[in-house]
Amino acid sequence: MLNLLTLLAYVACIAAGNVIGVAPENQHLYKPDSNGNWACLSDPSVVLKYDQINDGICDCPDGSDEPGTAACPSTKEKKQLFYCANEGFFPKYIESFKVNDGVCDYDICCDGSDEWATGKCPNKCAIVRQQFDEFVEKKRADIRRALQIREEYVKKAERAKADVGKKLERLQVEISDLEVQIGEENRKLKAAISSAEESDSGEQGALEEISQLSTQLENFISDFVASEKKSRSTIVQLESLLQDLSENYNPNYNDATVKQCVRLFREYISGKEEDNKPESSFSVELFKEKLKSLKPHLQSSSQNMVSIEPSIGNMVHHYYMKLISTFKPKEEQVAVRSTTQDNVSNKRTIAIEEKIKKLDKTLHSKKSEASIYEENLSRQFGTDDIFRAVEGEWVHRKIGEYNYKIGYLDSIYQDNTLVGRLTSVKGSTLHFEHGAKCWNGPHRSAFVDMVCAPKSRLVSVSEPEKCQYRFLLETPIVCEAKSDEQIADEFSVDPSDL
Ligand code: MAN
Repeated sequence: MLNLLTLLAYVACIAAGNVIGVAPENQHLYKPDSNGNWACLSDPSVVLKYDQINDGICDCPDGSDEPGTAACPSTKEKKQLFYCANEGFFPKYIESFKVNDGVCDYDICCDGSDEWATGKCPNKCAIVRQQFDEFVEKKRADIRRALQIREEYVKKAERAKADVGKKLERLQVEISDLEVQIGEENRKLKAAISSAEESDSGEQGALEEISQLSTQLENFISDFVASEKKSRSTIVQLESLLQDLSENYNPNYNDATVKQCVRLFREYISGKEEDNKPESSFSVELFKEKLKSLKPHLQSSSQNMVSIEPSIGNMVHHYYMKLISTFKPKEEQVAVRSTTQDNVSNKRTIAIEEKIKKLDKTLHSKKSEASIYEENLSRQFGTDDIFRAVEGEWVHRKIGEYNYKIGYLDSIYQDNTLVGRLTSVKGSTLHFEHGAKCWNGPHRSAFVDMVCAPKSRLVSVSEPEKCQYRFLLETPIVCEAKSDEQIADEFSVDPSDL
């Protein structure tokens, strides 16, 4: 019955003047001339009887006389093709060697016309059409959904990029604050150093002045002691002369001046203090010694000499007191103040330096963090920066005996074994390398082929070569709009439904 229907179709085709296996637009090439002859298409010198077309014998060198049979084999240069009309679906071409071979090639010829002579294959174009329509409808809906999800991922990627931008902006503000702070601390440090220098030079001046005074005092004491010695000996001499006069004058001479002189001398002697009065605790020699020993500690200076006109009696006391009241306390004060100032200014300087060091360290780390963000912002993370949306996202699935874990922009693990780290992205394939070394083999590595789907899902894994893996990953990030032609190209007939 089927055979008969197919044969009837063949007969109808011939009756309509059509040549089987030839597309309608090429039928005009298969018309006989007025003598009932026909010439091979690529070699018109070869002329055949019109009924030699599709007679099962290959006569033309280009095989053009057998478009509806498997008589002419394909060559490297030219494939022999048979046209299936597929009424109600899309016309297609099938390779001629499949014509009348007893196999229904419904994925190409849903109308079964490739088996026109055997009559084995009834027309299934209505069912195939239905499969196709359902496939297209589902595919379109899937793509629409996937594109919506992808759009969300694009927005997520934009937000991720904006976050990096904000982090960078914040860091830049922190960096410029730190730079201002460091500048301020450097100014403070400079000021602390110069004030320490000024204080040093003030002390220096005071010490020089004291040194000059001590030199003057030492000279004065020496002169004073010598002059006092001389005065004492003069007094002793005068006293001895007057003593002699008072003992040996002639009281019988009524010389009033002599008598007055002797009387006053005796009064002087009787009122004079004993020579052996208690020793003063003050020793001029000791005082001079002390001055000498102090001198090396003071800076001598011959300039700015202070001119002093001392009165003999109080000079020692005056200078002693001056030294005690000014020099000695000053020495202590200066020493104490200097040490305190030294300590304070040193501590201050060190504290500022420490602070600058800390600030510099923070600045350095902030700058390197900022450079990472800058580099990140300058990078393109796939079309529409889409990979930014899955940064940090992991897809898990147990396949066979292992738990696999894929981190999009990171790495892949097989249980705890590192399969590789992402090294490159080409189109929709990720390459991971430098994984754990395989026993007696290479370091593990993998390719991940991504296909569009509304959700991330690890579909399969294979190990084409030892420790070199191939993963199939469904993900919305590779989804893109498709034309109806592209969708139609993806269709394949489901033979179980025919
Ligand atoms: C483990 C797994 C396998 C791999 C062998 C190689 O068992 O990583 O995938 O083939 O090691 O020794």
